[in-house]
Amino acid sequence: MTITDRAYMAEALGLARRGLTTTTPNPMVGCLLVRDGEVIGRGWHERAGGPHAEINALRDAARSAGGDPDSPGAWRDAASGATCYVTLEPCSHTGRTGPCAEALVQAGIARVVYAMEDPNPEVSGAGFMRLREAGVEVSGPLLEEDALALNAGFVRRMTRGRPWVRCKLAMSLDGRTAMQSGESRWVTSRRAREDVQRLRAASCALISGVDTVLMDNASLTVRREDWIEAPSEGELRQPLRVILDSNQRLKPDCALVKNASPILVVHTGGELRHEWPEHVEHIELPALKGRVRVEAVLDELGRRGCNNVLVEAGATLAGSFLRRALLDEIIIYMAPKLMGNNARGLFDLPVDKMSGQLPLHINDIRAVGQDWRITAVPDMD
Ligand code: AOF
Ligand code: ZN
Repeated sequence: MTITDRAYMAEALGLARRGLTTTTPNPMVGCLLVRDGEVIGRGWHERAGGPHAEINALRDAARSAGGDPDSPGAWRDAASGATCYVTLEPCSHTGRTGPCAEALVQAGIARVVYAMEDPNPEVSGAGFMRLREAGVEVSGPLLEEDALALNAGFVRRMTRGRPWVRCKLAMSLDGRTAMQSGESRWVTSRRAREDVQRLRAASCALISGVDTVLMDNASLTVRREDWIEAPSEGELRQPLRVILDSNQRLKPDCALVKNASPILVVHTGGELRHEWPEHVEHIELPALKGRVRVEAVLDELGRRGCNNVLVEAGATLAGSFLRRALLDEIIIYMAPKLMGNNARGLFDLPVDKMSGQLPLHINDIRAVGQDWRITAVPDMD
Protein backbone atom coordinates (compact mmCIF):
# COMPACT_ATOMS: atom_id res chain seq x y z
CA MET A 1 0.00 0.00 0.00
CA THR A 2 1.37 3.41 -0.92
CA ILE A 3 1.25 6.81 0.72
CA THR A 4 -1.29 7.81 -1.95
CA ASP A 5 -3.53 4.93 -0.87
CA ARG A 6 -3.36 6.23 2.69
CA ALA A 7 -4.24 9.78 1.63
CA TYR A 8 -7.28 8.56 -0.31
CA MET A 9 -8.40 6.40 2.59
CA ALA A 10 -8.02 9.36 4.97
CA GLU A 11 -10.32 11.34 2.68
CA ALA A 12 -12.82 8.45 2.63
CA LEU A 13 -12.81 8.44 6.45
CA GLY A 14 -13.58 12.16 6.38
CA LEU A 15 -16.55 11.47 4.10
CA ALA A 16 -17.75 8.72 6.45
CA ARG A 17 -17.71 11.15 9.38
CA ARG A 18 -20.35 13.28 7.67
CA GLY A 19 -22.89 10.66 8.74
CA LEU A 20 -22.03 11.12 12.44
CA THR A 21 -25.49 12.16 13.55
CA THR A 22 -27.60 10.35 10.97
CA THR A 23 -26.51 6.79 10.07
CA THR A 24 -27.43 4.91 13.21
CA PRO A 25 -28.12 1.98 13.59
CA ASN A 26 -25.90 1.61 10.52
CA PRO A 27 -22.17 2.36 10.59
CA MET A 28 -20.58 5.47 9.11
CA VAL A 29 -19.01 4.59 5.79
CA GLY A 30 -17.19 6.71 3.20
CA CYS A 31 -16.08 5.82 -0.32
CA LEU A 32 -13.82 7.35 -2.95
CA LEU A 33 -13.46 6.19 -6.56
CA VAL A 34 -10.11 6.98 -8.18
CA ARG A 35 -8.89 6.39 -11.72
CA ASP A 36 -5.57 7.47 -13.22
CA GLY A 37 -4.79 9.62 -10.19
CA GLU A 38 -8.09 11.46 -10.35
CA VAL A 39 -10.98 11.25 -7.90
CA ILE A 40 -14.03 10.45 -10.05
CA GLY A 41 -16.63 9.84 -7.36
CA ARG A 42 -17.28 10.49 -3.68
CA GLY A 43 -19.98 9.05 -1.49
CA TRP A 44 -20.97 8.36 2.08
CA HIS A 45 -23.74 6.58 3.85
CA GLU A 46 -26.27 9.12 5.06
CA ARG A 47 -28.97 7.11 6.77
CA ALA A 48 -30.18 3.57 7.36
CA GLY A 49 -32.50 2.55 4.56
CA GLY A 50 -30.72 4.89 2.13
CA PRO A 51 -27.99 3.92 -0.36
CA HIS A 52 -24.66 2.72 0.99
CA ALA A 53 -21.47 4.74 0.52
CA GLU A 54 -20.29 2.75 -2.53
CA ILE A 55 -23.58 3.30 -4.36
CA ASN A 56 -23.49 7.01 -3.62
CA ALA A 57 -19.91 7.17 -4.97
CA LEU A 58 -20.93 5.31 -8.17
CA ARG A 59 -23.87 7.68 -8.57
CA ASP A 60 -21.56 10.65 -8.10
CA ALA A 61 -19.16 9.29 -10.71
CA ALA A 62 -21.98 8.73 -13.21
CA ARG A 63 -23.37 12.22 -12.57
CA SER A 64 -19.95 13.85 -13.01
CA ALA A 65 -19.47 11.97 -16.30
CA GLY A 66 -22.82 13.32 -17.54
CA GLY A 67 -24.63 9.97 -17.14
CA ASP A 68 -27.79 8.92 -15.32
CA PRO A 69 -26.89 8.48 -11.61
CA ASP A 70 -29.51 5.76 -11.24
CA SER A 71 -28.33 3.60 -14.12
CA PRO A 72 -25.88 0.76 -13.43
CA GLY A 73 -24.84 1.06 -17.09
CA ALA A 74 -23.76 4.66 -16.43
CA TRP A 75 -21.87 3.52 -13.30
CA ARG A 76 -19.87 1.14 -15.48
CA ASP A 77 -19.24 3.76 -18.17
CA ALA A 78 -17.97 6.17 -15.54
CA ALA A 79 -16.06 3.92 -13.15
CA SER A 80 -14.78 0.88 -15.05
CA GLY A 81 -11.15 0.13 -14.14
CA ALA A 82 -11.21 2.46 -11.10
CA THR A 83 -9.93 1.79 -7.58
CA CYS A 84 -12.49 1.98 -4.81
CA TYR A 85 -11.35 3.22 -1.37
CA VAL A 86 -13.98 2.28 1.16
CA THR A 87 -13.82 2.50 4.94
CA LEU A 88 -15.81 -0.72 5.54
CA GLU A 89 -15.85 -4.06 3.77
CA PRO A 90 -18.44 -3.79 0.97
CA CYS A 91 -21.60 -5.65 1.91
CA SER A 92 -22.64 -8.90 0.30
CA HIS A 93 -26.14 -9.21 1.72
CA THR A 94 -29.46 -7.83 0.61
CA GLY A 95 -30.74 -5.84 3.57
CA ARG A 96 -32.65 -2.63 3.15
CA THR A 97 -30.43 -2.12 0.05
CA GLY A 98 -28.75 -4.42 -2.50
CA PRO A 99 -25.22 -5.83 -2.05
CA CYS A 100 -22.48 -3.26 -2.73
CA ALA A 101 -19.84 -5.90 -3.58
CA GLU A 102 -22.04 -6.96 -6.51
CA ALA A 103 -22.56 -3.35 -7.65
CA LEU A 104 -18.77 -2.76 -7.62
CA VAL A 105 -18.17 -5.93 -9.65
CA GLN A 106 -20.87 -4.96 -12.17
CA ALA A 107 -19.36 -1.47 -12.47
CA GLY A 108 -16.01 -3.02 -13.46
CA ILE A 109 -14.05 -1.77 -10.41
CA ALA A 110 -10.51 -3.19 -10.68
CA ARG A 111 -9.31 -2.81 -7.09
CA VAL A 112 -10.90 -2.34 -3.69
CA VAL A 113 -8.90 -0.92 -0.78
CA TYR A 114 -10.71 -1.20 2.56
CA ALA A 115 -10.06 0.15 6.05
CA MET A 116 -11.75 -2.54 8.15
CA GLU A 117 -13.71 -5.75 7.86
CA ASP A 118 -17.47 -5.54 8.52
CA PRO A 119 -18.14 -6.97 12.01
CA ASN A 120 -21.75 -7.64 10.97
CA PRO A 121 -21.94 -11.46 10.96
CA GLU A 122 -24.18 -11.25 7.87
CA VAL A 123 -21.31 -9.70 5.91
CA SER A 124 -18.00 -10.39 7.66
CA GLY A 125 -15.57 -11.73 5.04
CA ALA A 126 -18.31 -12.56 2.51
CA GLY A 127 -18.01 -9.18 0.82
CA PHE A 128 -14.29 -9.75 0.13
CA MET A 129 -15.01 -13.27 -1.08
CA ARG A 130 -17.53 -12.05 -3.64
CA LEU A 131 -15.08 -9.41 -4.92
CA ARG A 132 -12.15 -11.83 -5.18
CA GLU A 133 -14.28 -14.45 -6.93
CA ALA A 134 -15.01 -11.87 -9.60
CA GLY A 135 -11.29 -11.11 -10.03
CA VAL A 136 -11.25 -7.78 -8.17
CA GLU A 137 -7.98 -7.12 -6.32
CA VAL A 138 -8.73 -6.57 -2.63
CA SER A 139 -6.20 -4.85 -0.32
CA GLY A 140 -6.40 -3.85 3.33
CA PRO A 141 -6.84 -3.19 6.14
CA LEU A 142 -5.62 0.39 5.79
CA LEU A 143 -5.99 3.01 8.59
CA GLU A 144 -7.88 0.31 10.44
CA GLU A 145 -7.45 1.92 13.87
CA ASP A 146 -9.10 5.12 12.72
CA ALA A 147 -11.93 3.21 11.10
CA LEU A 148 -12.48 1.12 14.23
CA ALA A 149 -12.50 4.24 16.41
CA LEU A 150 -14.98 5.97 14.13
CA ASN A 151 -17.41 3.07 14.37
CA ALA A 152 -16.60 1.88 17.91
CA GLY A 153 -20.33 1.81 18.74
CA PHE A 154 -21.34 -0.24 15.72
CA VAL A 155 -18.47 -2.67 16.29
CA ARG A 156 -19.37 -3.05 19.96
CA ARG A 157 -23.02 -3.76 19.21
CA MET A 158 -22.20 -6.24 16.43
CA THR A 159 -19.65 -8.13 18.51
CA ARG A 160 -21.14 -7.92 22.01
CA GLY A 161 -24.75 -6.85 21.54
CA ARG A 162 -24.21 -3.73 23.64
CA PRO A 163 -23.59 -0.07 22.79
CA TRP A 164 -20.38 1.87 23.32
CA VAL A 165 -20.80 3.86 26.54
CA ARG A 166 -19.54 7.38 27.13
CA CYS A 167 -20.05 9.25 30.36
CA LYS A 168 -20.05 13.03 30.28
CA LEU A 169 -19.33 15.06 33.40
CA ALA A 170 -18.64 18.67 34.26
CA MET A 171 -16.36 19.68 37.12
CA SER A 172 -14.49 22.55 38.69
CA LEU A 173 -10.70 22.71 38.78
CA ASP A 174 -10.92 21.14 42.24
CA GLY A 175 -12.90 18.18 40.91
CA ARG A 176 -16.37 19.11 42.13
CA THR A 177 -19.53 18.69 40.13
CA ALA A 178 -22.45 19.93 42.26
CA MET A 179 -23.31 21.58 45.54
CA GLN A 180 -24.41 19.44 48.49
CA SER A 181 -28.00 20.38 47.62
CA GLY A 182 -27.48 18.87 44.17
CA GLU A 183 -27.50 22.29 42.47
CA SER A 184 -25.16 22.16 39.51
CA ARG A 185 -26.19 24.81 36.98
CA TRP A 186 -23.82 25.84 35.56
CA VAL A 187 -20.34 24.51 36.19
CA THR A 188 -19.04 24.98 32.65
CA SER A 189 -19.31 27.74 30.07
CA ARG A 190 -21.61 28.06 27.07
CA ARG A 191 -18.92 26.74 24.68
CA ALA A 192 -18.60 23.53 26.68
CA ARG A 193 -22.34 23.11 26.82
CA GLU A 194 -22.45 23.53 23.06
CA ASP A 195 -19.85 20.79 22.75
CA VAL A 196 -22.16 18.57 24.81
CA GLN A 197 -24.90 19.22 22.25
CA ARG A 198 -22.62 17.69 19.61
CA LEU A 199 -21.96 14.69 21.83
CA ARG A 200 -25.69 14.22 22.32
CA ALA A 201 -26.38 14.56 18.61
CA ALA A 202 -23.85 11.79 17.90
CA SER A 203 -25.49 9.47 20.45
CA CYS A 204 -28.35 7.05 19.86
CA ALA A 205 -29.50 7.27 23.46
CA LEU A 206 -28.87 9.37 26.56
CA ILE A 207 -29.06 7.70 29.95
CA SER A 208 -29.85 9.64 33.08
CA GLY A 209 -31.20 8.94 36.53
CA VAL A 210 -34.49 10.17 37.88
CA ASP A 211 -32.76 12.21 40.62
CA THR A 212 -30.81 14.25 38.09
CA VAL A 213 -33.88 14.79 35.94
CA LEU A 214 -35.96 15.95 38.92
CA MET A 215 -33.20 18.11 40.39
CA ASP A 216 -32.26 19.90 37.15
CA ASN A 217 -35.69 19.71 35.49
CA ALA A 218 -33.56 18.71 32.48
CA SER A 219 -35.10 18.08 29.08
CA LEU A 220 -32.10 16.11 27.69
CA THR A 221 -32.63 17.16 24.11
CA VAL A 222 -30.40 18.36 21.31
CA ARG A 223 -31.14 22.06 21.11
CA ARG A 224 -30.37 24.41 18.28
CA GLU A 225 -30.32 27.44 20.59
CA ASP A 226 -27.50 25.93 22.68
CA TRP A 227 -25.49 25.18 19.58
CA ILE A 228 -23.59 28.09 18.10
CA GLU A 229 -23.00 26.48 14.71
CA ALA A 230 -25.83 23.98 14.51
CA PRO A 231 -26.36 21.93 11.35
CA SER A 232 -29.21 23.07 9.14
CA GLU A 233 -32.87 22.51 9.97
CA GLY A 234 -33.98 18.90 9.94
CA GLU A 235 -30.55 17.40 10.58
CA LEU A 236 -30.79 17.21 14.35
CA ARG A 237 -31.89 13.75 15.39
CA GLN A 238 -33.10 13.47 18.96
CA PRO A 239 -31.52 10.59 20.86
CA LEU A 240 -33.77 8.26 22.83
CA ARG A 241 -33.93 9.58 26.41
CA VAL A 242 -33.55 6.70 28.82
CA ILE A 243 -34.40 7.44 32.45
CA LEU A 244 -33.52 4.95 35.16
CA ASP A 245 -36.40 5.28 37.59
CA SER A 246 -36.37 2.11 39.70
CA ASN A 247 -39.23 3.20 41.97
CA GLN A 248 -41.31 5.19 39.48
CA ARG A 249 -40.77 8.66 40.88
CA LEU A 250 -40.89 10.51 37.55
CA LYS A 251 -44.06 12.53 36.99
CA PRO A 252 -45.59 13.55 33.66
CA ASP A 253 -45.38 17.20 34.62
CA CYS A 254 -41.69 17.95 33.93
CA ALA A 255 -39.63 19.56 31.16
CA LEU A 256 -38.37 16.13 30.07
CA VAL A 257 -41.87 14.85 29.26
CA LYS A 258 -43.06 18.15 27.78
CA ASN A 259 -40.64 17.62 24.92
CA ALA A 260 -42.31 15.14 22.54
CA SER A 261 -39.28 13.11 21.41
CA PRO A 262 -39.19 9.50 22.67
CA ILE A 263 -38.49 8.61 26.30
CA LEU A 264 -37.88 5.18 27.74
CA VAL A 265 -38.49 4.94 31.48
CA VAL A 266 -36.89 1.88 33.04
CA HIS A 267 -38.27 0.70 36.37
CA THR A 268 -38.22 -2.44 38.45
CA GLY A 269 -41.92 -3.27 38.52
CA GLY A 270 -45.38 -2.35 39.75
CA GLU A 271 -48.42 -0.73 38.16
CA LEU A 272 -47.76 2.58 36.39
CA ARG A 273 -48.65 5.44 38.72
CA HIS A 274 -49.71 8.03 36.14
CA GLU A 275 -51.25 8.47 32.72
CA TRP A 276 -48.41 9.02 30.26
CA PRO A 277 -48.36 10.60 26.81
CA GLU A 278 -47.65 8.33 23.83
CA HIS A 279 -43.97 9.27 23.46
CA VAL A 280 -43.18 7.84 26.91
CA GLU A 281 -42.59 4.10 27.03
CA HIS A 282 -42.14 2.19 30.29
CA ILE A 283 -40.30 -1.10 30.64
CA GLU A 284 -39.54 -3.27 33.61
CA LEU A 285 -36.02 -4.67 33.86
CA PRO A 286 -34.33 -6.86 36.48
CA ALA A 287 -33.16 -5.19 39.67
CA LEU A 288 -30.03 -5.48 41.74
CA LYS A 289 -30.42 -4.35 45.37
CA GLY A 290 -33.62 -2.50 44.51
CA ARG A 291 -32.17 -0.64 41.54
CA VAL A 292 -32.37 -1.31 37.84
CA ARG A 293 -29.38 -3.42 36.71
CA VAL A 294 -27.44 -1.17 34.36
CA GLU A 295 -26.18 -4.16 32.36
CA ALA A 296 -29.78 -5.06 31.57
CA VAL A 297 -30.35 -1.52 30.31
CA LEU A 298 -27.37 -1.76 27.96
CA ASP A 299 -28.53 -5.15 26.67
CA GLU A 300 -31.96 -3.70 25.99
CA LEU A 301 -30.49 -0.71 24.14
CA GLY A 302 -28.29 -3.06 22.09
CA ARG A 303 -31.41 -5.00 21.08
CA ARG A 304 -32.98 -1.73 20.00
CA GLY A 305 -30.06 -0.95 17.67
CA CYS A 306 -28.27 1.67 19.79
CA ASN A 307 -24.60 1.96 18.86
CA ASN A 308 -23.57 4.83 21.16
CA VAL A 309 -24.98 5.91 24.47
CA LEU A 310 -24.11 8.91 26.56
CA VAL A 311 -24.53 8.72 30.31
CA GLU A 312 -25.36 12.13 31.78
CA ALA A 313 -25.91 11.42 35.42
CA GLY A 314 -24.99 12.32 38.95
CA ALA A 315 -22.30 10.70 41.08
CA THR A 316 -24.43 7.71 42.10
CA LEU A 317 -25.36 6.44 38.67
CA ALA A 318 -22.04 7.46 37.08
CA GLY A 319 -20.28 5.63 39.94
CA SER A 320 -22.28 2.50 39.41
CA PHE A 321 -21.42 2.38 35.69
CA LEU A 322 -17.77 2.95 36.55
CA ARG A 323 -17.60 0.34 39.33
CA ARG A 324 -19.17 -2.24 37.06
CA ALA A 325 -16.55 -1.50 34.35
CA LEU A 326 -19.23 -0.42 31.89
CA LEU A 327 -17.71 2.89 30.81
CA ASP A 328 -15.71 2.92 27.60
CA GLU A 329 -14.95 6.64 27.69
CA ILE A 330 -15.17 9.34 30.32
CA ILE A 331 -15.52 12.87 28.99
CA ILE A 332 -14.89 15.53 31.60
CA TYR A 333 -15.32 19.25 31.07
CA MET A 334 -13.18 21.10 33.59
CA ALA A 335 -14.06 24.71 34.39
CA PRO A 336 -11.56 27.27 35.77
CA LYS A 337 -13.26 27.71 39.14
CA LEU A 338 -13.14 26.29 42.63
CA MET A 339 -16.19 24.88 44.36
CA GLY A 340 -14.70 23.88 47.70
CA ASN A 341 -14.80 20.81 49.87
CA ASN A 342 -18.51 20.99 50.65
CA ALA A 343 -19.32 20.37 47.01
CA ARG A 344 -19.70 16.88 45.57
CA GLY A 345 -17.22 14.87 43.51
CA LEU A 346 -17.82 13.11 40.21
CA PHE A 347 -18.24 9.46 41.09
CA ASP A 348 -19.48 7.62 44.15
CA LEU A 349 -16.75 5.05 44.62
CA PRO A 350 -16.16 3.00 47.76
CA VAL A 351 -12.43 3.74 47.75
CA ASP A 352 -10.61 4.67 50.94
CA LYS A 353 -7.11 3.39 50.32
CA MET A 354 -4.67 4.46 47.65
CA SER A 355 -4.54 0.85 46.56
CA GLY A 356 -8.20 1.10 45.55
CA GLN A 357 -7.67 3.92 43.03
CA LEU A 358 -9.04 3.49 39.53
CA PRO A 359 -6.29 4.27 37.04
CA LEU A 360 -7.28 6.04 33.82
CA HIS A 361 -5.50 6.75 30.59
CA ILE A 362 -6.00 10.21 29.08
CA ASN A 363 -6.57 9.95 25.32
CA ASP A 364 -7.23 13.56 24.53
CA ILE A 365 -7.25 16.93 26.25
CA ARG A 366 -8.21 20.18 24.61
CA ALA A 367 -9.51 23.65 25.31
CA VAL A 368 -13.20 24.32 24.73
CA GLY A 369 -13.69 28.03 25.30
CA GLN A 370 -12.49 28.73 28.85
CA ASP A 371 -12.89 25.08 29.88
CA TRP A 372 -10.83 21.97 29.22
CA ARG A 373 -12.24 18.77 27.80
CA ILE A 374 -10.52 15.62 28.98
CA THR A 375 -11.25 12.27 27.36
CA ALA A 376 -10.12 9.38 29.52
CA VAL A 377 -10.51 5.63 29.31
CA PRO A 378 -10.19 3.10 32.11
CA ASP A 379 -6.59 1.86 32.15
CA MET A 380 -6.58 -1.86 31.51
CA ASP A 381 -2.84 -2.45 32.11
C1 AOF B 1 -21.54 -1.07 3.04
N1 AOF B 1 -21.59 0.27 2.79
O1 AOF B 1 -22.23 2.32 3.29
C2 AOF B 1 -22.83 0.60 4.76
C3 AOF B 1 -22.73 -0.78 5.03
O2 AOF B 1 -29.90 -2.42 6.15
P1 AOF B 1 -28.86 -2.12 5.12
O3 AOF B 1 -29.14 -2.71 3.78
O4 AOF B 1 -28.52 -0.64 5.03
O5 AOF B 1 -27.54 -2.86 5.61
C4 AOF B 1 -26.92 -2.46 6.80
C5 AOF B 1 -25.65 -3.24 6.96
O6 AOF B 1 -24.79 -3.02 5.86
C6 AOF B 1 -24.87 -2.76 8.19
O7 AOF B 1 -25.21 -3.49 9.33
C7 AOF B 1 -23.44 -3.02 7.77
O8 AOF B 1 -23.08 -4.38 7.96
C8 AOF B 1 -23.49 -2.73 6.29
N2 AOF B 1 -23.26 -1.30 6.13
N3 AOF B 1 -22.07 -1.55 4.17
O9 AOF B 1 -21.01 -1.80 2.22
C9 AOF B 1 -22.20 1.12 3.59
N4 AOF B 1 -23.49 1.43 5.58
ZN1 ZN C 1 -23.41 -1.98 1.07
